Amino acid sequence: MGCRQNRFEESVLEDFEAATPFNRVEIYHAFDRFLELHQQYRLAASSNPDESFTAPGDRDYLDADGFINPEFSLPAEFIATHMPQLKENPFAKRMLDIFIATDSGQMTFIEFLDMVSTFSPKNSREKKTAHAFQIFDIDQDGLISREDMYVMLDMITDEPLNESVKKKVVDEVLIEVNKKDADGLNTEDFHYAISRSPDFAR
Ligand SMILES: [Ca+2]
Repeated sequence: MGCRQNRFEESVLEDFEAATPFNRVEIYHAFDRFLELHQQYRLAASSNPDESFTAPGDRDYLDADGFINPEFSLPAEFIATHMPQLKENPFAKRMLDIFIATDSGQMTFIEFLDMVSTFSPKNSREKKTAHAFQIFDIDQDGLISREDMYVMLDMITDEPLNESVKKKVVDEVLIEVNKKDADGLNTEDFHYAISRSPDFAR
């Protein structure tokens, strides 16, 4: 049977391998990152002054049989503000929202794995671009509209920009992809814009 502690059940691992571009070593590596955030969260939660709040235990991620519970979750807000790759990213919260299926505000390990594998170098540029489109299409209507871009500009900048500056920036983006008079970028325009930016989604 081997040691179950800190292992996934075989069928769970097989599902992960089928659903992501990751091999087992990479899946466990992603889990280590999640666990590290869990430990940080426990530490932060242990000093919560609210007496009705119960800080999570250090073995909360194991199920009754001692395997890692893939549904084990952490607050999305905590991940967005503490994960080294995300905390400087103005779109971090938005990125997490795309991968979280429920409105619980919690991200499960399954969702976390989906997110980190999507943006890993092992995933195709097409898939990364498709996810980036979702992140930027704020109202999820299939078009990155001028309004969506105004919302994004507000996310990037510390101080709100005035309307005419925002309009100017968005006009320049649209001119750049030869869509001067368009209402926004559809997926095709977006792929084109990304293809001109070699640093994206490496
Ligand atoms: Ca939109």
